Amino acid sequence: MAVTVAPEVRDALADGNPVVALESTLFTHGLPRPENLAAATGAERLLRDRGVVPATVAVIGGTPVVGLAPSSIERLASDDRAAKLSLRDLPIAAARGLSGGTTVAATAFLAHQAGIRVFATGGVGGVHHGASTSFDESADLLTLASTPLVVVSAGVKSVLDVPATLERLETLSIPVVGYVTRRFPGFYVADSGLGLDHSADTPEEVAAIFRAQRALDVPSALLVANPVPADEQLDPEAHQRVLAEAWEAAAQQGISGHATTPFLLDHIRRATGGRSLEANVAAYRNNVAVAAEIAKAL
Ligand code: PSU
Ligand code: MN
Repeated sequence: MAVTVAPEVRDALADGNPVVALESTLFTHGLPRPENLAAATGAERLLRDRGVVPATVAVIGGTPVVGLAPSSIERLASDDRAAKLSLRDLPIAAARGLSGGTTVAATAFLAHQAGIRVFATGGVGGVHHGASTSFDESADLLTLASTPLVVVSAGVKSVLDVPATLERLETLSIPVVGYVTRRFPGFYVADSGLGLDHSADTPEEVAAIFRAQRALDVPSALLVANPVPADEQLDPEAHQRVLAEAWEAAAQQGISGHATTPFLLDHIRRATGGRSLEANVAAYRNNVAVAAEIAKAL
C-alpha cells in the first residue's frame, strides 16, 4: 500500500467513530520551535479529550502516513531537513524517501483517500499579492475544488490577497460558510473586513450542508471559516501595519514559490514580538475544537 493509515484511524472509520485530520506543514514550516510541537500535540490532545480520533498526516521516509504516532510527530517537529510537501511533491518524496510536513492540499488529498471527512488547519493558502503577474496561488485552492471533505480554518492566511482568494473560491465552486458569523475571518484577526453570504451556527448545520453536498455529488470541499476568538486575536492595527512590511521584505529579498508563506508568517511573528504566534495558535486550537464537534455531528 502506498499510504499507511494508522490502525486506530482505520478502526474508528470502519466503526463510524469521529476522526479529524490534521496537517503538518503548520508545525514543520508555519510555527517556530518549541511552540510547533506544543501546538501539534495540543491539537491531538484536544481531539482525544472530546472523544475524537486525531489523524495527523505527514510523509515519513517517503510514505504518506495518515495518523502519525506521537514519536513521529516529535521527530518531524525537530527535523531540520523536513520538506514542505504539497500534492505535487508526494511522488517525488515517495521515490526519494523524503520526510516532511504535508500542506493543506496534500493533507486533504490523503485524508480523503483514507475516508476521513473532517480536517482542521490554521489558515488555508490562497492567492498571493501580485499573483496576476507572478501566478502565485496556493495549490490548496485547486485541490480543495476536487476533494470532498469539511475543512475548518480561520479563513485564509491574511498575508494573502483575501478578496482575490474569495473570488477564486467562488470560481472553483468551493462553498464557504462562516461559523456563527457572516464576516470572513482574517486568520490572525477575527474579521478580514469582507462579508460572507452564509453562516452555519451549529455543528449540525455544517453536517447538514456537507451531507447535501455529498448527496448532490458536488466534488469540492466545504470551507468552514471560523474566526479566532476576539480576545485572542492580533491587534487589528498592528496587523495592518506589519502586513505591509512583510510584503515589502519578501519583495526586497526576492522570496518566491513555496518559501513565500513561511517567510511572511515568520516575518510577522518577529515584527509583532511573538503576538502573531499566539493568535495563530489560538486560531488553530479553536478550529480543531470546532472540527471535533462537526466530526461528531457527522
Ligand atoms: N495554517 C497555519 N500555518 C501554516 C499553514 C496553515 O496556521 O503554515 C500552511 C498550510 O499547510 C498551507 C500552507 O497549506 O501553509 C500554504 O502554503 P502555500 O501558500 O505555499 O501553498
Ligand atoms: Mn505559492
